[in-house]
Amino acid sequence: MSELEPAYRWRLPPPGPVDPELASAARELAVPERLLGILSARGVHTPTDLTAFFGPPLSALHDPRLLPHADAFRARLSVAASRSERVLVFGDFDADGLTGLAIMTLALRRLGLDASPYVPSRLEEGHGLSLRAVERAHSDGRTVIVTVDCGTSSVAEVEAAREIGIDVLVTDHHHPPSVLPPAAAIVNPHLAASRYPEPRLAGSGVALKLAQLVLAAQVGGPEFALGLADLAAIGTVADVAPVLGENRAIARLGLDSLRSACRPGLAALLRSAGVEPARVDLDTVAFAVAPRLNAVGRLGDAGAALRLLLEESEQEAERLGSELNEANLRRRELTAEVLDEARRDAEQMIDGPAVVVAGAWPVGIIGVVAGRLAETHNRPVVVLSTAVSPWRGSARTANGFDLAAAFADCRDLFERFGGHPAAAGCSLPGDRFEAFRQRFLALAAAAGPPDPRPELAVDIVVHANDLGYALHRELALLAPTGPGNPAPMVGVTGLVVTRVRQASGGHTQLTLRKGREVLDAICFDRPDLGDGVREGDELEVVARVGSRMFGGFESLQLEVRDAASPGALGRVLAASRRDAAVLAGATVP
Ligand SMILES: [Mn+2]
Repeated sequence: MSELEPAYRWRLPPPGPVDPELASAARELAVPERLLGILSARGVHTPTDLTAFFGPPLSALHDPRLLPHADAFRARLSVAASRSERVLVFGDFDADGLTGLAIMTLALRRLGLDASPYVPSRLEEGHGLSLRAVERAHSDGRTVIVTVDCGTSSVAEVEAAREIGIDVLVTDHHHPPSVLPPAAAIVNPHLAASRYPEPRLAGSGVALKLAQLVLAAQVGGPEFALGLADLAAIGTVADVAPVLGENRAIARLGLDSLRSACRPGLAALLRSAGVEPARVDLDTVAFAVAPRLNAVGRLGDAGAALRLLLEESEQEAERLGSELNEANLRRRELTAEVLDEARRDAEQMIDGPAVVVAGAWPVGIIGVVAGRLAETHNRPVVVLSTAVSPWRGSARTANGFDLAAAFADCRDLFERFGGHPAAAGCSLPGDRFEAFRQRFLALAAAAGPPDPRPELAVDIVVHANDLGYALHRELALLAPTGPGNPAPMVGVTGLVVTRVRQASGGHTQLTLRKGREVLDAICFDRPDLGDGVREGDELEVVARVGSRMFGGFESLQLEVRDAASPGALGRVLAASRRDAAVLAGATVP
């Protein structure tokens, strides 16, 4: 056979020494030893980490009183309750903001407060506390504003509120700027003075912790607060916060309540997506729930998504569920159209270090389009909408290129900008587009040539003889998997191809022999493997190990991401041992 090269750059984290204390804690918790390498690569290093990962989720929740300004937050709200002050709760329009807004609204109402939720318009108000919301609070006679998933940067808006006698309590998880707003409290685990042990909470996660805080002394309050974990689990996964540490505990608690006692709106949403609540996992949350909550906001007004989360009547929930589902269908059609146009422009820059395209596209769609282009072109992408003035841009990274740093280097061209290393946004006057494009391309070029092959992380390498139900069950202990804790990728050596079939939709089906048994494998979006692989070839694969039920029998199935001729995994293992030696300070020949 001709040599089959991997389509991805395979990478295995260097093996670390296993700490004997960790190994004995693993034995006590019945955690298989071969998971320890995977766990260590995911930040589980100590017996405490291990207990947080596998022990009861309630014991992995931290004390909310450790959050910065927790006392000021609680004190201001109890004054509000005793004086019957009315509160406006301001959230962001994405799934994390909306679920956090629902959590905070329900918790404050449980506390006896008149709490009214406010969802800003993506197009007209943008991110952060808006002056329009401050005016609304004022005209409604509301004297306290609680922000959720935003507000840490809203200096002018908080000042404006303060000047007309409204106290603002900021709750957020975005990195603080150097100048903070004059708020009555800023509850954000990223504040420099924070002692909170878990900085990775999403905005909805911070809201959940504050629900725990304010309801702690109430009869039935702690249970009520924990009952909001389903909403926080959705927000956490939608925001791509890593499902590790306290976020993993929130996800486990949230999935339990989604599966057993789904609130009417979410049940309706799952029905419209064809998912049974009992079978919900974090993939369902990421690919069925979050996009439907986000769709209405992308098309204009996210209000219907918030009403769905708060709705108690089954009938009205059903109606809102289909409204969100239809918005999601429209959003998908629109994305496909815009993606088509943007892709045509991107093809012109196929040899460039990055892709920068602009068109009269809806602002709510450009982020999704940038993400798809970054995936297919494997280089940083900026997509700008010229439908608004100033233009709005959304960027997604590839190859580890730091967008936050690149945008900071373009700050003189922007009216506003912000974001993380992997995703960023900006507003840019149209007449500066060419200047921005040139500078961004130069920054991307300076970062080095893009590797045409994207990286594929391999978690563990096994020989075909060790690929069985035992391994499948052990890997399943890592669930719920999601961002930061992905379903493990297994490198398998020693397989032989017995059948190759091109399936519809660009997929390839393989039958693989291990010893005397055969095993089905499906390779999604890999028509090339149908040509590159022949019957009788020896093969190594990188795959997820799954199982399916057929005629009452369970059988293992591999979901193959990449394949190569024998020797590829050996080279990856050797490279990972070399990395380990370098980390340990050894000189490598
Ligand atoms: Mn967020």
